[in-house]
This record gives sequence, structure tokens and C-alpha cells, in this order.
Amino acid sequence: LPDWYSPETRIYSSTYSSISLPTDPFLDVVSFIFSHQHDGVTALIDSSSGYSISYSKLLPLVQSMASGLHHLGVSQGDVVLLLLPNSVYFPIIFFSVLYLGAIVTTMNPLSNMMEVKKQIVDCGVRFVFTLLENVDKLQKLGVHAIGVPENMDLDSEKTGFLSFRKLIGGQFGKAPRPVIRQQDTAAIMYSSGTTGVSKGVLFVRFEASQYEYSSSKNVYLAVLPMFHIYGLSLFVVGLLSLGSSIVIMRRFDASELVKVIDDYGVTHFPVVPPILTTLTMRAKHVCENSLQSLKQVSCGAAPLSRKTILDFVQALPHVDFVQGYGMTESTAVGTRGFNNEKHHNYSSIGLLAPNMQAKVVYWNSDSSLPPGFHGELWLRGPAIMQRYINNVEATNMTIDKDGWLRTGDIVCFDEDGYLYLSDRLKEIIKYKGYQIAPADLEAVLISHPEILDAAVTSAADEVCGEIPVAFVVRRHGCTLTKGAVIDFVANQVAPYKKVRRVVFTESIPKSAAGKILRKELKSFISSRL
Ligand code: 4UU
Repeated sequence: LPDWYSPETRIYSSTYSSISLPTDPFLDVVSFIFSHQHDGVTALIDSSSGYSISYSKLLPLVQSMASGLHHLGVSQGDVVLLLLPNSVYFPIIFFSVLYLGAIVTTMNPLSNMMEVKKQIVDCGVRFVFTLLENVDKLQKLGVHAIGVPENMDLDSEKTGFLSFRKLIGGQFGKAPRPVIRQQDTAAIMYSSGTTGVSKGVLFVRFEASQYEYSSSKNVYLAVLPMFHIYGLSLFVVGLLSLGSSIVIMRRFDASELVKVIDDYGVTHFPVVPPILTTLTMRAKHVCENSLQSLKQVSCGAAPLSRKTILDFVQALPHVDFVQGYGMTESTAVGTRGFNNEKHHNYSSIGLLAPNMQAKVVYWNSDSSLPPGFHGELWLRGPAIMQRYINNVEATNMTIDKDGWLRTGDIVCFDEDGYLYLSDRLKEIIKYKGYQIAPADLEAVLISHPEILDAAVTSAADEVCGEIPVAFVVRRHGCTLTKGAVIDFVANQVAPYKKVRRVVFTESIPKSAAGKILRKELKSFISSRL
């Protein structure tokens, strides 16, 4: 048997050598990341304007922003919401908040104001960075809103509460550096986990140290959003500590993709399945010296079909294709892609990440299974979240007393340590890699006066992976239409979350304990729709 699996404990360990984590209890993320020198290297580049920030300018900008925030009244322990699309400013704002010992929370900038308000209340947000056009709406919610100009032109700014340009301008002296411990809260990200509504996931010492210290001179293309754990932990925390250059596309524009890769000599491109499909399509129509700089494309956040993978490797045979797996509750740490051997057919989600342990647990038991068997993946290691905020019950259901995190994913290890993901036990819907919590949509649905009961599940979709489908029980004799149900939800949630199909039904199938039987809804969908 291999040395990465113990038949006695039935615990898997990583096939990668472990990374030694900083032991100083007072080392915070900012000091850790900026202790590595990458002079002369470009850190961040805006793909449309070419505006760039070098590594040597990064820390001074973070410090200026931190002193601006301090001037505004941000202090240790305050929660600051980043309601922002990607830009070269995103990492600077992120680190300036942590620099002050304050806490970052993030959200999709397309979120509905009702969703924003919910999160503001849930984690006690006091300050928000948002696009200029949202500043007024946010002020009305009782938080201090700082407007960030989307086109990066700092002079175009209207005078907001306090302008971004002034804040970052370095006119407020030195920001204080409070005592920050590794155990202090760094970030609160939102995830619904294995069940229920979206919850705040609390991270301490935000796991920067999961990345090796070696420097890498790669050029990454950042299209994936930094407000989601995949983009945040990869682009903001991971790659900036390694010294890579990051080309940031503020908005994903398929028609610009090839040009951006060629213009900036992009070597590495992390994607989610729909972007992989777009890249494949574009690659079929380019001239032969296009896309030659690309060395590796890595895909994660949602399942990929074999056909999608094979189409890609046929279109771009010189590119190394890998899959990675992670989740919010594990700071995006899970597997690391390493699929060079063709006989794995690229279908593996990678090898267990360094410092991580795993168990493959037989359904509804605590007995774990050896390589070759499918079961629920449990993960343990330093990157696992501390807890869900304001929710002891959900925390206890998700992490056991020995520190094992239930992922809600069904996996199997093969004899070489490669992981394969075959199914998902948990309720979440993955729309283009984004999480949608059925319980969040159900809460909106049953708030409608003519809806007696509702349940949400997913249907497979070729382009988006999965789409939310609502089963709705209407009040007797009412005339509510499917379109009206879709509109009702769409008015209260971010566009990507909206219900895309409605099924009217007489009752929602439930267990004796009142739990929605989602499997029954799913089989209804696959048989009828
Ligand atoms: C099938 O989506 C993420 C994190 C993605 C990620 C992280 C590190 C991708 C690559 C990487 O290297 O986080 P969440 O919390 O939004 O969603 C987590 C869930 C997982 O539990 C699993 O069900 O997303 C699904 N998922 C995947 N499914 C994540 N990666 C994959 C994958 N294939 N490769």
C-alpha cells in the first residue's frame, strides 16, 4: 500500500511534501506576504488600459490606503465589505483592511440591495467599498460607502463620502499597526455549506501560508472574481506572495480573450467550466501563433464533462490541462491539479493539497473507505475554516470534534492518489461555478402571499452547469403565473441566482421530519423536463 494512505486509521495524507507554516503567533498575512521581495516584477496589470502596479509599489499603496481608512475611522476588528468587481485596486483594498487588523467580507457586486443589507446586518459591516454608482444606495443602509471608480480613472470621480483618490493618495501619514495575532479573524466569506441558507465562514490568519515560498515568474489571467474564494485565495493571497504577474480583466469579454492572452503573454489561466468552453471555441478560430504563451489552464468550482475536456485538449494540445478542487469552508484548499499523465484522461480533480488530510466516508456512517471506493470526502488541515458565524448548530454539523470538515462531495481515490469527484450530496446549486443556496430562494418564494410552499432544486444545463428550478404550491384558486414567480424572485436576488424554471405542484415531497426530499424533485426533473 502507498505511504499516503494508512489502512489502520483509514486516513489519506497528501502525496505532496508538506509546507512548513509560520509559527510566530503574531505574524499576520500582510507582513507574511510582503516579506517576500519581488523587485522589478509587475504585480497587477489592467488588461484594457495596460495600467500596471509593480511589486515595489504594492506595499506603499497598501499603506497609503490603510492610513486613509484609518483616517475614516476603520479600526481593528471592524468589518469592511468589498462589493466590487475585479480591478487592480481589489488586492490593495483587501490588504489595507487587513493591515489595520480589520476584517474583510466580500460579495458579488451584482447582488440585490436586499441581499447586501442581509449580509451587512449578519456580520456587522461598518464600511463598504463599492462602485461609484452604488454609493448613495449603500449610504442609505447606514454604512460608510467608499466609491471606487470602475474605469480606474481616479480623476473621474464625483466627490463621495470621501473620495477613493484621496484615501489612496498618501496624505494621512502613517497608519497604525495594531498587534495582530494569527488567531484573529481575517475574513468572513459566505457559503451555504452542506445545507440551509448562506452563512458567514470565518477565517483566522487567512491561510496565506498554504502556498510555497518559492517565487514564480508566471503571468496569470484573472477573470474569475476575487469576491469568490477561488479567485481571492488564488490571485490575491496566493499569487501575490509568490511574485507572479496578474493580468486583470475587469469584465469577462469573450471577444477580447485571445487578444489579452497574446498581448500580455499569459502563461496560466484558471477558469470555471463555461469559460473553458468559451476558450475552446475561440481557440478553434485563431491564427497559429496565437495562444502560444499559454502553458497551463486549470479548471474548478463545478463538474466538467469529458467532452468539454477533450474538446479543449484537442484545440490546444500544447497546454497542460488540470482540474483543481476546493471550497469556501477550506479557503479553496482541497486538491492541487497534477494531471500530466494522459491515462488519467484529465478527469481527476487532482492530488490532495499539501498539509491536508482526507477520509472517504461511507454514506451516513463514520467508517472510512480505502482507495477505489466512493464516499463523502472529509477534509482536515490548517486551511479549514474556524466556524460559521452566528450559527453553532451549522458549525457542529459541518466540522466534527476531531476537526474533520464534511465537504458534501462524493469522491474516490485511485491507486496513485488521484481524486475523482462523482456526485454532490449537498443542496447547493452551482451556476457557472457560483453557489446558489436553494434555502435562500425558498425563503424568497414563500414570502409571496400567494405561495403556500416551495422547494428549489437544480436541472442540468449545457452552458451554465446547473440552473435553479422552483417547485411551487399556489394558494387555491390564485392566478399566479410562472413568469410572475420568476420575476418576483428576480427582483430580490442577484441576476445569476434567479429561478429559471417553475413547476406548479400540489405538494412538496417531505420526509417525516419535514425535510424537503430533493432527490424526488430531481428525479421528477430528469424524467419530465
Ligand atoms: C466539481 O467553488 C469553490 C472553490 C473552487 C476551487 C477552489 C480551488 C476550484 C479550484 C481550486 O483549485 O468554492 P465553493 O464554496 O463556491 O463551492 C465548493 C463546491 C465543492 O464542494 C464542490 O461541490 O464546488 C464544487 N467543486 C467542484 N465540483 C469545486 N471544485 C470542483 C471541481 N469539480 N473541480
